[in-house]
Amino acid sequence: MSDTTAVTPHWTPTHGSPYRPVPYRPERIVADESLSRSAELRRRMDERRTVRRFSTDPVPEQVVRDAIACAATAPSGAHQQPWTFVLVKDPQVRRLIREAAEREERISYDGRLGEEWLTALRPLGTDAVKSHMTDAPALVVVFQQRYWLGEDGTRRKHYYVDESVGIAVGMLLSALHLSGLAALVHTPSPMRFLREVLDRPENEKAFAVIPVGYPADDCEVPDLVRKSLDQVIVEV
Ligand code: IYR
Repeated sequence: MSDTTAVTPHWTPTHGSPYRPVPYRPERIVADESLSRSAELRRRMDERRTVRRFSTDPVPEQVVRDAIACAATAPSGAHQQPWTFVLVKDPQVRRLIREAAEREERISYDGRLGEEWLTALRPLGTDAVKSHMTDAPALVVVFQQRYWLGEDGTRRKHYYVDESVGIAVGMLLSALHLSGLAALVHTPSPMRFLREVLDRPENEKAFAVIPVGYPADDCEVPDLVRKSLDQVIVEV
């Protein structure tokens, strides 16, 4: 097994441990090099698009695992790392998830979302058909651990769970994109069925379903315009 797939042998929560700092001395990158890296990264990130039409071609599974490992380096409230990434490859499980998601989405698109929401979605061309869930060769179902659950049933509060998992998902999307894979953040609502289908414990709540793969040959995306830097940045 390579280093990148090794599982930490005896990880235990650090809850209540004393502060034990260790030196951190990352090599400083000179400004010119920083600038060329940031410009290149900015260009590559701007090429990311949410994909809703996937090829059924397989992806190198290790790339997805590596991206999940990148996501799991995210900062988290009290370093509680309140996430679980379920990598769903089994086509039958993907079909089950698709069917359950589509049942809910049909109700949503038939009116549950409301007129304002449906109007906001119109430029994206979304609908209740979720073929991406069975076309994409992998789904990453992200769960947030609402609290820590010990083996004896002890519960401990987790802090800033939404923020922590949101940051981790952002890092996952970046890692997938920079590794050459396309993804879609799908948030079927309600998502309770995911815990049942994937047999997750009671402390876990589904956060997003992320189909991962290559865009279909005939993939199209909405002609969206991103806000420019000066529209999103305020410098004081
Ligand atoms: N969850 C639904 C609807 C939806 C909602 C938002 I906000 C989007 O940005 C996209 C879709 C769906 O997945 O179709």
